[in-house]
Amino acid sequence: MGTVVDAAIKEANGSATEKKPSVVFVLGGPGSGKGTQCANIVEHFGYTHLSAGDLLRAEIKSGSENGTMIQNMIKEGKIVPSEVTIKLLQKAMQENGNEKFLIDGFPRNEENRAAFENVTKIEPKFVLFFDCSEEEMERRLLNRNQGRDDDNIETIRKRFKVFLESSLPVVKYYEAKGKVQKIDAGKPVEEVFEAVKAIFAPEHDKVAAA
Ligand code: UP5
Ligand code: MG
Repeated sequence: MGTVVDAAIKEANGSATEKKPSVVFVLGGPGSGKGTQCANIVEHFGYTHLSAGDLLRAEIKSGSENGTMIQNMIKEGKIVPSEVTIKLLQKAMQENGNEKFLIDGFPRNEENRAAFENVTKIEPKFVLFFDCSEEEMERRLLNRNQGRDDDNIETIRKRFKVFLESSLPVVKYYEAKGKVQKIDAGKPVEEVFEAVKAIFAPEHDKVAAA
């Protein structure tokens, strides 16, 4: 009894009870394989992949007023101001309409993390962390050949430094909250995905059974 009324009240309250999307942050150093593995996760587990870096690169291409600033920051391996990145992520989530997102390469520093939580009120379900040695990441980035402005040895070194100084503390923050799923990302793509699958599959089974 009362369930119909409850449902009506919920509906009348509208946005107050609107369901927040479920978010997994995918973090790891430059070239650790975030994009590669996200593509696999999308294919198997119905998530939508949002790469913060891809959104920023699209913003440069679109000729937006922030384009030149973003381009300069990426060339230097620096972190673009939170408000710019968060706006792009929010817009992409709203336009997409899925309720499950992989947010790849964000948050990259403490300020990114706190601002995202404040603005969206979304806490990640968990954080997938791709752990890989710098030697391996450097090799991958120098071999990538996709014309990215930041895949040159000078910028790669800067990206590694920013990752260690600013992004790893975010992983540590979530580790302290028991939210990090760490993956050995130095192995071949298929092996890494086996480890990734083991994390997503139980959750997927639960949803399928519901
Ligand atoms: N590869 C992948 N997995 C492999 C494996 N297991 N074995 C062998 N090879 C493997 O992979 C990189 C390359 O390695 C590919 O050629 C792949 O085939 C191969 P990829 O999956 O692309 O790795 P990924 O971790 O996604 O590397 P990426 O270079 O995209 O990581 P970054 O974190 O550096 O780049 P991102 O695009 O996220 O950010 C770029 C810049 O944008 C940042 O430096 C920053 O300036 C800016 N930015 C912000 O300011 N704020 C943000 O929130 C996000 C980005
Ligand atoms: Mg990437």
